[in-house]
Formats: sequence, C-alpha cells, structure tokens
Amino acid sequence: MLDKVVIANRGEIALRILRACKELGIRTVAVYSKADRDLMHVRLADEAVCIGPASSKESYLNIPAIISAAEVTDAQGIHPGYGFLAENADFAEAVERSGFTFIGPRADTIRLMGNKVSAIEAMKKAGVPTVPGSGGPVTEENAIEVAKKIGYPVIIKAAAGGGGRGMRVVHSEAALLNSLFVTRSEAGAAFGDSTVYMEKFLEHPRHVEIQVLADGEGHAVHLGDRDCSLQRRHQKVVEEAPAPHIPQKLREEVYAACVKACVDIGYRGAGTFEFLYEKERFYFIEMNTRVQVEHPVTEMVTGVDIVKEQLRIASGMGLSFKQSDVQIKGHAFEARINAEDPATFMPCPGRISHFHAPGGNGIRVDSHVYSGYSVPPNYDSLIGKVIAYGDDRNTAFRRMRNALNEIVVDGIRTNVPLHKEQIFRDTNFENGGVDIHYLETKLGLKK
Ligand code: MV4
Repeated sequence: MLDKVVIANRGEIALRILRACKELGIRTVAVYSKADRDLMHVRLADEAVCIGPASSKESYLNIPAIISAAEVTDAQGIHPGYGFLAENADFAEAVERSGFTFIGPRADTIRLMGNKVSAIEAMKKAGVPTVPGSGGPVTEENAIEVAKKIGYPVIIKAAAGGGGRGMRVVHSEAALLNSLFVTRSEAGAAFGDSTVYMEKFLEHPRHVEIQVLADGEGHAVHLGDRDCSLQRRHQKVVEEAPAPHIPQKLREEVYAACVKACVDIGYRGAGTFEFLYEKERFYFIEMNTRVQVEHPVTEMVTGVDIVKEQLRIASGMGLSFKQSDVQIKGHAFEARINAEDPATFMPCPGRISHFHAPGGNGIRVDSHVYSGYSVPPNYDSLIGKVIAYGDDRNTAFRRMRNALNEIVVDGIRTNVPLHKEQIFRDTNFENGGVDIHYLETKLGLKK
C-alpha cells in the first residue's frame, strides 16, 4: 500500500480522500492555497504545504508546486480528486515522470477520453452503444452530407469540449454552416483545438451514468448506474442511484459493454461512462476518468468505498472484491448544497455563523464546513452534499426531505430552499424518470 499521499484538491472531496487514507493507514499531505488555511482537511492531515495564492491557477492548478509538495514531504502518490487537474493528462504524465504514482488512469487513457472523437471511436469499437453521428471530425466539406444522413436536429460538439462546453444544436440545413463556423471558432479559442463532430440531437433524454472500477491488468467491474438528470446549466443539482424505471435487461447489457470496454482499453482506476437515455435506449456520450462528486450514491447502494478502491488500485493491490460480490441494494439520493443566492444562483461566499449537519438512519453528509468557517470567493460554490439512503426510493426520498429540514447553514445564502421547497416536494420528480430539461423548464428556473 502507498504509505503517503498528497491530496491535490480542496473542500469536501479533499476531506473525503483524507478519510479514506486514514482508514487504510496511509499518511496524508494536504496542499492548500492562502485562502484555504482554515480548511478542515488541512487541520486533520499529517502534513500541510501551502502551494500558492488564492487564485486556482497559481495553486490547485500549479503543477510544479504540487509535485514539489510531494517531493519535500517524501510522498509516494498524488490523488487529484475531481475538477482542477483530475483529467489533465499532462499533469498525470508529469506526476509519473517525477517518480510519483498518479491515483487515476494512465495519462494516455486520460488523453484518449479527453478527445471526445477518439473516446466515442474506442467505445464503439468495444460494443458500447453510441449516438448516431459523424463518427469523426466534421468540416465545411462534409457537414451538409453528414447532417442529411443523421437527420435534423443535429448537435455540433467540440472534440476537446465535454460537460456541456462548446456545443450547438442545429435544426435545419439553412443554419448548419454558420453554426459549424461559430462552434469551430469557439472551440479553437476555448480549447486550442477547433475539431468538432456531429450527433443526432436527442430532445428529451435522461442523463444516466455507469460507475466502473478497473485494476489496469484486465479486471474490471461495474457498480451500477446513477441518474443525474436534475441539472441547471450543466451543473448537477440532485443525483440518485439506481436510475429509476430502466428495464433490468437493458441495464445488464450496457453494464457488460462498459466492463468490456474497460478491459479492451486496459482501463485503470475509477471511471464513469456517461449516457443519454431516451425511449429505452442508451447512447454513450463521454467518459469521465476521475472520481465524481456524486460517487456517494453508488457507495450507499453497493457498500463499496470507491476512494479506497482507487487507493488500492494505485498501490497495485487490485480490487478488494469481484463482480459477483456486488449487489445493488436500496436507493440513494444526493442533494448538492451550494453557497449561492436562491433567486439568482450567483455564488454567495461568506462566513457560516452556524452549521448543523442532519443525521439519523440512512443519512450521510459529506462536507468540510463547520460553524465559523468562511467560504472563500475563489472556488466553486459546493459546500457539501446530503446523501439519503433507504431500502426503497420512497424511503430515501422521505429521509432526504427530513434531512433538508434539519440542516442549518446560517450566515450565508444557500440552495437548501430550492431542495426542500421545490425539488423534494415535486410530484413528477418523486415519481422518477424526469429528463435533463426538467429543472430548467418545469420548475421555472430557466436562466
Ligand atoms: C447531447 C444532448 C442531446 N443530444 N447530445 C450536455 C453535456 C455534455 N456532456 C453532453 N450534453 C448533451 N449532449 C446529443 N446528441 C443533450 C446534452 C445536454 C445535457 C446532457 C446531460 C445532462 C444535461 C444536459 C443539458 C443540456 C444538454
């Protein structure tokens, strides 16, 4: 087992990783910016190294500073968490070249999945169902022909994009070439790569994703699925596991395809296959090569500690269980708690005068905040996650409602009212299976 790990992240996920390290007897090094001296995991880590000023670019995105922190503390591994450098192939490569273990996939796997055209190609080859599309880059020369074959509406996406960045829906041939030009220009400016591709635009899909773990030596397992359709502007707000109302046979088929794909590409670590799900069909869109914010709902229904498995895999110990040991049991919801204005959704940093975490049977709270903690303005506004588990979806739903009534976050504005007054009182959501547009349209939260 790795004996000392640098946690190259902040906030709730840094604390989550620290807890997993402690359980495994791994010593921990927190790296933090000048705005983050008072973070809970900095206090709890065995060692802590300041890596720069508040600005992410100069701290949590500063590759030499993070590798130096591993050098001066004589650490062996670096866990990137999510966001920041987690899916930066150059970082993974620099970590390995400096003699440390990157706790994640190989750099070439991150690169393969970072380019959505090569990711889709690899998945198609492995037998994972994909969206009907261009099957490669689209240019001024082939766009009209490709769109005609797919059928309108189509969506143009940046190969280097992902997560909703750099895409445009096109409804007719009249609008095609202009949209292609604009999407290409934006992609070039944003990602330094103007390659775009085209897919059939699915109008009312759900976002269903599949969690996998693989040892990099040809062994891979799935941990079932999650539904993350409740989102606003590509920011997930609520997630649940398992995804409701999906025929078991369809599930099993897509799980098998994901596991095979992991074996085919020699995948290592935790990963997520993102699908659109519409009219009883799965369509692969992207793969995430990191631990995700919403991993706890999967942990609740499987009993697997995903971060501990990441650390085991990176230590060369392989997975602690096999597929036949995995049973999906019960149901879990996660509500993301953000420091934001309930009316405008603008981030609302500030001092939390009083914090009280909900509790009780089936409730888990992953949060780094405490009474007196100040949320700095420099990073994303996630201050914690409330996770509710139950033997069935209704029980989990009710427990979440109770938990949201218990939580106290005084001194700053948060989205707790959105969760407890709207989402977890919504009948359609309570019945399950709403699509990706639901939150923005039905609840009147557009813009
Ligand atoms: C799509 C789509 C419809 N059809 N692709 C947005 C995020 C990125 N991961 C892919 N996205 C979409 N791709 C096709 N062919 C609709 C979306 C989409 C979306 C997807 C998942 C969750 C929320 C979304 C919100 C708007 C659009």
